[in-house]
Amino acid sequence: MSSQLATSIMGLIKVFHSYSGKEGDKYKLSKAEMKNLLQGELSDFLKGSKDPMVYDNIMSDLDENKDGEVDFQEFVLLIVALTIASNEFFIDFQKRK
Ligand SMILES: [Ca+2]
Repeated sequence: MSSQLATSIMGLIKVFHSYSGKEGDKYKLSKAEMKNLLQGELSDFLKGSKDPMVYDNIMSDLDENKDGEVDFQEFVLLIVALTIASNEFFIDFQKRK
């Protein structure tokens, strides 16, 4: 049986590829694929944002090599940032109890 962490890592990989394979380069997220992924998987994280450009901003932040697509390495950096932010929220919540 896989550990929880190993399962989470495999989950990240599977989610990325289930969206990246829809159009263009199978191993990169186009702008449309990235938006579908954010809306489909991370809407709870993003619905607090009132910025209508949130998806475009995330896309341009992630696309470090400016090729208009997000590769797995760039995607993982978003997940790391969200994970760190979530952990800070979690610790704050724990302290308040
Ligand atoms: Ca693609």
